[in-house]
Amino acid sequence: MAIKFAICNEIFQGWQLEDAFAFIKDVGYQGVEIAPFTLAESVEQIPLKERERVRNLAEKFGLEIVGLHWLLVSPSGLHLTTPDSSVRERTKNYFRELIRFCWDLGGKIMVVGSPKQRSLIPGDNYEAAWERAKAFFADLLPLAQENGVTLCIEALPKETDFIPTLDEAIRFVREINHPNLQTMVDAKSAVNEGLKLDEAVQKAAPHLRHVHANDVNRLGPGMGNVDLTPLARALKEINYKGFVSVEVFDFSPGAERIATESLNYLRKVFA
Ligand code: LER
Ligand code: MN
Repeated sequence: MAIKFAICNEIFQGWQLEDAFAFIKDVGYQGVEIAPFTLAESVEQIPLKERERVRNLAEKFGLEIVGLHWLLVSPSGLHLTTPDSSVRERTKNYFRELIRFCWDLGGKIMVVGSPKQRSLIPGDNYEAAWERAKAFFADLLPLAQENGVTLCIEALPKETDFIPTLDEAIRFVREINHPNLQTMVDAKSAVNEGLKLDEAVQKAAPHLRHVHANDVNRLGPGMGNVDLTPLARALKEINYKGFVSVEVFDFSPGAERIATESLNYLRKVFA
C-alpha cells in the first residue's frame, strides 16, 4: 500500500514518548508527526542527544517521524507576517532552528499552519503581508532544501485571514516556485472552506505533499459526520504516496480511543 497513516502526537498529553510511540505502533500506524511544543517550549532547549533519543525511539518501534506541525505556538511572541522586522527576524531564526530540528529527527515535512502567528496584524494590508511572507520563506528555503525538508502551506479558513483558502495556498506556492515549498490538504479546513474533499485533492494535486485527516467537529476521521471516502478515492487517483496524518483538536475522548477509532476508519475508507 502506497499511502501511509500517521498520527499527530499532541493527543498523548502527559504520556512518556516511549509509551506513546509503543501505543501508536501497536494500533498499526506507520508514522508519527510531532508538535514541537509538546517536547519543549523552544526546540533550542532540546540538545542533540535528546533529538537522537527521539529519533532512535521511533526507529526502535518501526515508526517514521513524518515531520512537524504547530510550528510557532511556542516560544511566545513569534509572528510571520508582522510589519515589525525584528519580530520577523526572530521568527525566521526560530524557523531555521525548527528546520534543523526536523532534520535531526529524520522528518521530511513541516506543516506551515500556526494561524495566530501568521494572521494580519490589525491595520496591516494583505498584499504587503504576502510580500513579507514570500521574502520570509525565500530566505529559509535553501536551508530547507539542504536538510531535505518540505514546507507545506496549510490553508486554514475560519482560523486565519492570511492564506485562508487552498487557492491562496496554491497561489503562494506557485509564486515562490521552489521545490521545498508545497501545500497540503487538511480535511476539516477543506470542508470549512466549502470544498468537496475530492476537489480539494485534485486542486492541490501538483503541489500536494501531506494530508491531515480529521473532522469539522475537531475529532478524528470518522468520529463525526465528514465522509472521507472522496478524499481516499481522489488520493488514490492521483497516486499519492505520502502520509495521511490524523490530527485532532478535541482530546476529550482520550488518546487511546482517538488513535484506534481514527485508524479503523481510515483503513475502511482507504481499503
Ligand atoms: C490548525 O487547525 C491545524 O490544522 C494545524 O495543522 C496547524 O498547524
Ligand atoms: Mn492541520
